[in-house]
Amino acid sequence: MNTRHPKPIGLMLMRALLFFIAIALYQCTPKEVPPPTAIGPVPTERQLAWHEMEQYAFVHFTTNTFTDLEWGYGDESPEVFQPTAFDAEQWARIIKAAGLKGIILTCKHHDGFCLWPSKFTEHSIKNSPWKEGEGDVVKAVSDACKKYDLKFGVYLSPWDRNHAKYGGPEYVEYYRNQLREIFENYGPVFEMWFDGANGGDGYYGGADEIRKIDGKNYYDWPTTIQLVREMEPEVIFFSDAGPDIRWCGNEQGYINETNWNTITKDTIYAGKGGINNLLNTGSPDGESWIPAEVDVSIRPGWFYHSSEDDKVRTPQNLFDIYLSSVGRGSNLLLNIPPDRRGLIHENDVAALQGWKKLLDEAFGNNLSKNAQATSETIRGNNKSYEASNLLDGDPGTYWATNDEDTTASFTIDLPEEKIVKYVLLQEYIPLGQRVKSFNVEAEVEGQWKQIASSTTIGYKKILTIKEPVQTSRLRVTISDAKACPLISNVELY
Ligand code: FUL
Repeated sequence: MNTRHPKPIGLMLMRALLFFIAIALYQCTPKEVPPPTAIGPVPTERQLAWHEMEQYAFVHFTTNTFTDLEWGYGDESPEVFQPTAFDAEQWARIIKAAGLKGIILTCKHHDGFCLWPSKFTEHSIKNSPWKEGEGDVVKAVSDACKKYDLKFGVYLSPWDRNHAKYGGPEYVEYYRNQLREIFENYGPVFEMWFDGANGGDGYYGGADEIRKIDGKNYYDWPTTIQLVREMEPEVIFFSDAGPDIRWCGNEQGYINETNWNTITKDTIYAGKGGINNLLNTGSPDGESWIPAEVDVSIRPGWFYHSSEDDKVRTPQNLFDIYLSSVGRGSNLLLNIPPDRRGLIHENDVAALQGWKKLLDEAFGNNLSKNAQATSETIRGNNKSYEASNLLDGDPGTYWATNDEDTTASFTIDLPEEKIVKYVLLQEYIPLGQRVKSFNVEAEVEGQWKQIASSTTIGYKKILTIKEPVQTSRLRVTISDAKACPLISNVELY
């Protein structure tokens, strides 16, 4: 007997319907779209942390402050070092209030005089009358940095015009011993500054002669760097040639508008001539990520000279320097040299306060806070890469296009019309620097009008709109890139 009953037609239809709904839902579910692969060299974790610091202070202070020199010969008596009101906390307070994130101190300049009581030389603070030889400027500055939540960095001149053995192997050992003293006793150190000025005339223990060294090989930098890295794994090394960050090629306070974080190491080394332009731009096809740092002094000299009290940079000039350094994706290392009292001079304090005021006025109110960002070009049409990532304040998210789209635009709609003076853009650099050129348009009376254009973006680019426009819509077009552009942040001011 056949016991099977035909299934009710309604149930079958219901099942078929459910099946089709399931397929439709599956097709609508956003698929994972893999992120683009990195293009070219990428920054290390410690380089990324360094990029985020953006600006910090350089402090040049030593016997030169008292002898009125820029480069001491190495024969100056330690007795000249006698600040009358030294206060590293005053430095830290002023530097912090100016919005700078750390202090790099000249622990030893070319004259060889040590601002800490080094046991390897007599040319040091221990033989100065200040605090009867018991003072320690390096400790005071490192402690003040800790107290005011600033990072501490070290400049230790490789060139030493005092040391009798400079030019020979014994001096290199001496230099390394000093690095051990500093890194073992005064850390943590965020940045180590190896100055490219190397070799020339000097006292050299009384020899009074010219000593030339082979800038490429004399110091055996790889061994020295390894030694320091073992004591301070996260330290960033600055020298003309890196390895972590490079010199910007000038001391006037600017990096090129086209600023690649990448460069090929073989093309640069400390003391090599004729490379300042290359250092100032980097190279798009460079083999290593070695971003540039812009070092510049608030006064004409690196050290304090009373004759320069009326030549301190103006707040506006410092603001312009900010735009041509941080605003072009470099870090700014601003030198503020204390005077013979051991204090930052009143004129410098006023300039720094004025500068901070200008920065706050210009960048205190991000007009894109309640704006909306949209784009027709989105990687895999996937939510993870939408233009809204440009405005979410999260440096870990970014707007991305498909691999083949190296030209694309996004639009920012503001809730109401605003006057826009500055456009700030940031690339998502953990996957490499990509953008080669872009432009910005504003919608004015229903028409798109180009208001700015530039080349690279990198970690950050701040464009000044020469003729600020009133608008509620802006469009940024990436016109050329090494690979699909990844933009993580947009701010408008
Ligand atoms: C240069 C030095 O010769 C200057 O004295 C100063 O320290 C500057 C930051 O670097 O190479």
